[in-house]
Order: sequence, then structure tokens, then C-alpha cells
Amino acid sequence: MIIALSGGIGGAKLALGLSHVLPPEELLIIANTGDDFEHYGLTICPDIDTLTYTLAGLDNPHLGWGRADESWAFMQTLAALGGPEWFRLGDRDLALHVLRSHRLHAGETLSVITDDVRKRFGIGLRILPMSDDPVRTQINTDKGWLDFQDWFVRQRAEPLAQAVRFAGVEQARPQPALLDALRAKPRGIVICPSNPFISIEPILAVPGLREAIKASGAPVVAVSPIIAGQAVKGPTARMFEALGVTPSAAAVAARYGDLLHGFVMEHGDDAAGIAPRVFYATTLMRDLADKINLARQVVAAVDAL
Ligand code: FO1
Repeated sequence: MIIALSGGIGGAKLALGLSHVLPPEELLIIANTGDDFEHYGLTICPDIDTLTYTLAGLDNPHLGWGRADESWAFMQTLAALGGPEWFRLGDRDLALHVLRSHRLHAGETLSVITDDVRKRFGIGLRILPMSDDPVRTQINTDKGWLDFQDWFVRQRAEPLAQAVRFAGVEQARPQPALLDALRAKPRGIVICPSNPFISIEPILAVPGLREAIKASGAPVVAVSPIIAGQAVKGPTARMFEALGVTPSAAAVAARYGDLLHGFVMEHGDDAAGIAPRVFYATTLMRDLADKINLARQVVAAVDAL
């Protein structure tokens, strides 16, 4: 079993590549839930949904979130009624949020709902949240602590991120099937090319998870989301700078510390100071072939450790 930790668009792209390289029963994707939030009275889970839509081939490649086959009557009507428009929900996407919120209110766990939805989308492999308990990423700025989506979407990640915290993580329990998979001597653990601060570290912050990863004895391989000092997408590079760290592949490897056995980074990028064993690959995923090739390289790195 390969267990992949994923958040954001980069994570979903590699997850898609891995789904073409491994049989479904040998791949478990763990989604960050720190981006989740309540909006219009709905519980919205962006990283779970980006993974689900991407693995179902329904994702909107231009936006990097939501669905390709979308209509916007809800948002148009909401706007006409004076509702907040900054977080856009397509009509089809909205059905998922309404159903998930309804089932959560009825007492079902996020895992049960997520697993049912991925099956209904015809996805063979398991997608699971890092925890069924609520964890909410917050960003500290000169305007004070902001909820993640307010900072990332409504304020377009413009306020400088001086610190990140994960509200509720102290009380969160790791997803049970994830713990079982970690105890069953997995083939390897992959940290996808996601933003370390807001997509991966919320997962690693769930009490007991980092220890369970280490205790699994499995090789841990991370893929750099930074190429030549630049993030492929999103605020990763700027978040390093805001923390006084020069953005680089080495800075990402250092963020994960002693957890890593291997680190996959872009050909020609500077590997100086990177402790884990370095593997070079084409980490920019422009199309499905790139995603599959990178996934193959990542699995080869896992097996080489
Ligand atoms: N991101 C935006 O920049 N603007 C949006 O209006 C927006 C809507 C949205 C709706 C559903 C969903 O699952 C994700 C959505 N996102 C939007 C992306 C989301 O903020 C990010 O994907 C993650 O939280 C960061 O990885």
C-alpha cells in the first residue's frame, strides 16, 4: 500500500498520476481538511473535493477547483439577492456540499460520506480525510488571525502570512483506517507536491500521526512543490519568505525534517543541504503523461529506499 498525503492542486495532480500507476487497492489518498470551512451554512471541504473531482475526471483544469461541467445559476441568484459572492459554488458542486452537510448533521462521519461519494463518482481507490474531527487552518496577519478561506480566497492571500495554526487539531484523532494502513507495513508514504505549511503540516499536526508514520517503518518520500525557488502554484514561495526562509526545494525538505527518507525534486535544482536521499525528476505536471511519469518516478524512489 502506498499512502499519499495530499492537499491543493499539486497534490491532486500527483494523486491522479499515482492512480494510473498503482492498482486501486494499493493506494490510499489522505486529504488535508484544514482548508474546510462553514459557508452559507454548508460544510465545504476543498481539498477532499479537488481530489474527488480530479480522480473522477470531473475537475476544472482552468480553475484548479470545482467541476468542469458547471453552471452558475445559484451564484447569479445569490448575487441578485445580495449574498456574498467571494467564494463561488457552481450548481453541481453545490449539490455535493448540501448533501455532505445534511449527512454530517445527521451524524455521519466525514470519512463515511467521502467514501460513499468517491464510489458514486466511480473512483476505485480510497480517499479519506486526515481526521473526522474538525481542524481549521488559520493565518496570522497584520489584520490578526484570519480563517483560511477568508485569507486565501476573499483576500487573495495578500495579507502577509506571519504564522499558521490549526484550530482544533489538538483534539483531532487520526482517521482510523489510516492508522490501520500505517500499522500494516505499507510499501511507502508519499508527501505530494503541496504547500507544506497549509496542505501537509495540518495532516502531520494531527496528534499521533507523525509518530505512526515513523513507526510504520515505511520509506517516506516527499515531492518538492518548489522549482528553482518558485512555487508551481499558490502562495508557497511567499509563505517561506514571510517566515524569513528563502524559498527552495531544500527549504521544503528541511520543513519535513527527519520524517523524510527521500526527496524528489526538479532536474538541475540545487540539492545542497538536503539530508534525505535526492531523486531528480520532471516535477512540473503539465498533462496526464507528466503526472503518470512523475508518479512512476516517485514509486521507484519509494522502492529504492
Ligand atoms: N478558490 C478561489 O480562489 N475562489 C473560489 O471562488 C473558490 C471556490 C471553491 C469552491 C469549492 C471548492 O472546493 C474550492 C474552491 N476554491 C476557490 C479553492 C479553494 O479555496 C482551494 O482549493 C483550497 O482551499 C486550497 O487548496
